[in-house]
Amino acid sequence: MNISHTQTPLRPRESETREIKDLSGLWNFCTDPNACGQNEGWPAKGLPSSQLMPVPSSINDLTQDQALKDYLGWIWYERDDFVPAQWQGQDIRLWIGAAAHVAKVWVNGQLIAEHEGGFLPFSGDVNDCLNYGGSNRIVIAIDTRLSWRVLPPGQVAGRGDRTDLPEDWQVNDFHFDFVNYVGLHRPVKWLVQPPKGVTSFAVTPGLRDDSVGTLDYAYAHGGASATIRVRDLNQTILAETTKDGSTAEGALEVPNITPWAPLAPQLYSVEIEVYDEAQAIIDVYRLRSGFRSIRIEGEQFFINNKPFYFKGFGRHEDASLRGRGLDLVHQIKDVNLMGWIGANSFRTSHYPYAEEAMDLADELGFVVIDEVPAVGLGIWAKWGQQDVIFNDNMAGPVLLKHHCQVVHDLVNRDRHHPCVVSWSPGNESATWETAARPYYQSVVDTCKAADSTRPTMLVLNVGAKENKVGDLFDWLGLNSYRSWYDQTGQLDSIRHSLPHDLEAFWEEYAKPIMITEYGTDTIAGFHQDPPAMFTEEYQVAFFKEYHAIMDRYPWLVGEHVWNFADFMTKQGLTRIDGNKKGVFTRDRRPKMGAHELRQRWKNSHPKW
Ligand code: GCB
Repeated sequence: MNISHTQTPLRPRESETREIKDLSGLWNFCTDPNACGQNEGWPAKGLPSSQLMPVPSSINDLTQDQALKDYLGWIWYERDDFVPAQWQGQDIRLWIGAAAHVAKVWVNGQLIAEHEGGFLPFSGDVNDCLNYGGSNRIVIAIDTRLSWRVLPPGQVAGRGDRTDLPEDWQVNDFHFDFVNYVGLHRPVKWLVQPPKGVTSFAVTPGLRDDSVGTLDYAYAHGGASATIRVRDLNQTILAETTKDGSTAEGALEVPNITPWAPLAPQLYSVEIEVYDEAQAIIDVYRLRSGFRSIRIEGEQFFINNKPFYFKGFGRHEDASLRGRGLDLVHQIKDVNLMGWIGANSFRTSHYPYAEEAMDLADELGFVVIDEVPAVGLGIWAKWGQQDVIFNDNMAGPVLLKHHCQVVHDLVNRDRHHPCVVSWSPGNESATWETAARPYYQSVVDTCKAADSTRPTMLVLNVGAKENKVGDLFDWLGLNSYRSWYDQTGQLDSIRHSLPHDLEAFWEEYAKPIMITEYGTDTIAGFHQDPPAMFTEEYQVAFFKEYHAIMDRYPWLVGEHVWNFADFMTKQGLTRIDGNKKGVFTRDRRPKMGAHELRQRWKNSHPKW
């Protein structure tokens, strides 16, 4: 049997030939601090003791147990499920939407999948181990520890030479600003597919002119031939092509289309139909896509040949109690709030979001910068020897291999989404280090090889002169916290420091720049005039100062406020009940800053 290691599988979709059974619900759960589960035979026997745990959800905020909140080590999930006899003869897979961070999966005691990385889906072939017409045991073990093998990186630190600490003292040390939420964050599903059906279907949309779309495609299946077809949502066929053989790639022209455009989305159904030798249909797989062009030229970022200005947010998948667990309630509220405030875009800071979020962006016309979990490769200075991050033990060959794999898998998961207009292979890495350059050169090469149609941007927090990688990317994102982390409390410094920062980047690179993060911690209900830090007035005044400067520059192509909503972080002296830079609270109530942005973004403006 083939164990699938980090491969991104075909997204589960139902059709007349495909069935899905969602295994969301309550699973048995236990921790395994001594990592003895495998030796003791839990994959086959089941868990020795258990408590109930919902899937999908993070485990961290659901119990009264402090040890579980910050748990380091293996956790185990288990459930039994009946598989109908009539599934026999079909091609059955177990699909896991996201398991943070390293996972092993067994069905009836047999290892069917292993996966590294907590934000992308994977699946395993279960055809040889299912008990058809009977009960089946699914067991999933997850290592929640961060390491320098997997993104986002971290390390388990012991007490070192601190004899004032207990000998077995351990802490999961990491330098990113959100909770290390862990668990089965997205659903687990049985996929029931035809045996010789589609195994891969990669489509990348483009636009030739206002009414002709293009579709680059590559596919594989087990049949004799296949047809690709594009239909509008009234089912009218606009283009199709049929080819013999079980793999093919090519490009299709799609006439008579209306382009997908920001906040004016138009979607089409793209289907592949697979036939056997006798021309009978053996599989149908459909996805939705839309046609638009993306181009960076001179000072501008063009979508459909029109300069586009990004208005929106860096966001998080973060909610009370469920943590990073898939939450459609929040997803719907969030897109409604983005519409209300006049946003047209967001960045999947700092990791790939659930596919449901990408679908919503396609449907509603939000433009997306799609980011991998390369976050926390910045500030490690306190580790003495290890203050150089791009070295063999940290961001070295092992992490780079994984980083490239994640970029590759994300591109393959999301390439069909018209909403995705740029890849972001990292946030705030130590790009002042010389060794960051060859590292990011490999990452960009991987990204371009996987998708040459979309630009890449790196999100930076370094001065233009110190940065070693700016020329590797098509455009640049800057995170900027003047009067917050720098010149703390001095709003009037922004009008000098911000032009200095921005102009230096334009002079150095002459590429479009957007501010990917700017914001201030703001406690809803705190007020003071003149504005003081942490008050709602300060957030508003900060926005006004930033916008006055940003409006000056034609090559500044976007503003993403940090953050859409307040979110939880690890405990720390600068975080009181989390990060409060949201313009909405964690339960999605607007602060004064939200009204300020709405006023700006909903009104006409030379930039949009
Ligand atoms: C940043 C990070 C983001 C943090 C933010 C902050 O630059 O990219 O993850 O949450 O600053 O609030 O400090």
